[in-house]
Amino acid sequence: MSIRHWRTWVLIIFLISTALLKLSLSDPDSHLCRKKLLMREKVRRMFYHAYDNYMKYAFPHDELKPLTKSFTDSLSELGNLRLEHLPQNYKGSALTLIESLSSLLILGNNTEFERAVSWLSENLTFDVDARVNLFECNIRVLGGLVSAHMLAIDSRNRFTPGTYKNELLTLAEDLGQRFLPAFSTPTGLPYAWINLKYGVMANETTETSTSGSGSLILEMGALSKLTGNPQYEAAAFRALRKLWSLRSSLNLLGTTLDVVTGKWIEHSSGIGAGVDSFYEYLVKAYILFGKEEYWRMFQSAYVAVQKYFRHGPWYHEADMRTGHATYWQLTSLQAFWPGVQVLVGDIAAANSSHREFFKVWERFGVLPERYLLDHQMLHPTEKYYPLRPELAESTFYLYQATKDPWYLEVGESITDSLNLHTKVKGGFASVRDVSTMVLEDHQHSFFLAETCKYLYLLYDDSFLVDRNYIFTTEGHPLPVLSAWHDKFPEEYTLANNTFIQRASKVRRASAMSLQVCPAMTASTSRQAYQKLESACHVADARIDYRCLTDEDCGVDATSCRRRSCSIAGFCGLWLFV
Ligand code: DMJ
Repeated sequence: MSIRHWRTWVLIIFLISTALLKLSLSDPDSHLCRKKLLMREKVRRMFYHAYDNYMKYAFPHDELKPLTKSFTDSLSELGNLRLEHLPQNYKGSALTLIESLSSLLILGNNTEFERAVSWLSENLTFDVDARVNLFECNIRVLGGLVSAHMLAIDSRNRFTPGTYKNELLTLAEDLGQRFLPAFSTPTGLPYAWINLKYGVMANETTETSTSGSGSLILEMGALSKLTGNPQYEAAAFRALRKLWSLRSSLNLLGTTLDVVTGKWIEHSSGIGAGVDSFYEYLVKAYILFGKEEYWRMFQSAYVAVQKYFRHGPWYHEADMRTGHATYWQLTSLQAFWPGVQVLVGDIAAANSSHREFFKVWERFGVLPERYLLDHQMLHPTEKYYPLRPELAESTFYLYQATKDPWYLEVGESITDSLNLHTKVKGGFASVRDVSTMVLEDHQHSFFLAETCKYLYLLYDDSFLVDRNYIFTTEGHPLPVLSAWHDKFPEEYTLANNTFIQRASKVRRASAMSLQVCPAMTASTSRQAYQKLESACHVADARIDYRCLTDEDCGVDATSCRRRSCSIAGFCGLWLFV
């Protein structure tokens, strides 16, 4: 080959590779891939900034005070608004470390996970004179331990063989035993408070909340399955059944009640504080344990929520006896609801609410604890944002269900706001007032258990491959195992993928509509429910939630309105957005 020819070939190769490079840069898939890589690193840095500072300045105490680089033994303070009966000698239970266990594994840090497990195995004790909130201790501590135990024994997590001897399960069982005295009430509803060393204290308050007494079943049920001791599951199940039996004729529950008399104290309720995880645990318990009864309760409760609380994309509160609206308020905790709706396949409703929450996030930079919808203003005393995860959580579920890259942008915006407004040298601080962005000296453990975890999973969901998980209300993953099912729905046992992905692939319509739509063929036992509500649902014509025209979109199950196809190719009730 002459020199001239050789040069020509070099030029041709150069031109082709430049063209290929350009093509790959403009290729939306590779753009998405790069974005995910960048974002997962950003979230990883965020997690470790919170974690390392906790380990440096607060461990083994419960939570980090990031402004003063000190600690708080807050397990005994959680839910204790008036800070009554605080213990004298309680030195913390490494709460943030327990809450970080599953996140460490999801971020792929097996070494730190193993180190943490070994420290907890040798040092953690629950034989402490501390009065704790049963619900908070259940979701954070018991849930953290049970989940980490299940991850530790999962062959895929490569725990150094022979080093783990079920120590986390032993700790979890010890804690579970300490919970049991709380359930010794005439109703079976547990006391909201228990002293870990001495049981229920004399003259203990008999007031509890719906979420406090009705969302214990995932953790206590899992503990029973793992230990073979049915006491934990039985206690939580009995309480849940009792609570459900106290619902009104409208299938609504209040927010607080008395564990001795079973009488309601606060009749107004919604999907936010004091109630939220009750709904979440009904559907998740059904997925985890396969018991039809959970599904039946959830189905009736869900329909009642959509009927009495929903107003367009918003959810207000209503009186359980009359169904009349009481408070028109958006609360930060409500932002978990679209995630639950994704689990039951109600994607359009989930999307429209999620968008509204995100608009509020964009307006303030974070989500205020309470916003008065009727006055369009912040609640005068609840202007704070304690690093809550709920919006990130729903964003994660919606991205899993739709793969719409818009949710990745939402995640990016949440991440950037957190870094901009709440990151300080000593960790991440809560916001005391979203209108001034003045900070509070507190890094809540759920920031590591949930906020960082859901943001990370948006950009790297490799943890979910080949396993089905249910995330507890505190973001701790529990594997869905057919062995735990009383009756496992067949379509899920075949799944190799996550539960959510499988559900969206298998079913033409949402899981809810299969239950409530009379037009569908179903077993005799289900036909009874189908007569109850919503004769209007028409399933989407396509199975992947992507549409080309409005004709591909059916009729919404709860509002009976025709759905239309968005520019991005998703069916929904776009009038609201
Ligand atoms: C978490 O502790 C749990 O998600 C709980 O159910 C309510 N919300 C907080 C975080 O906001």
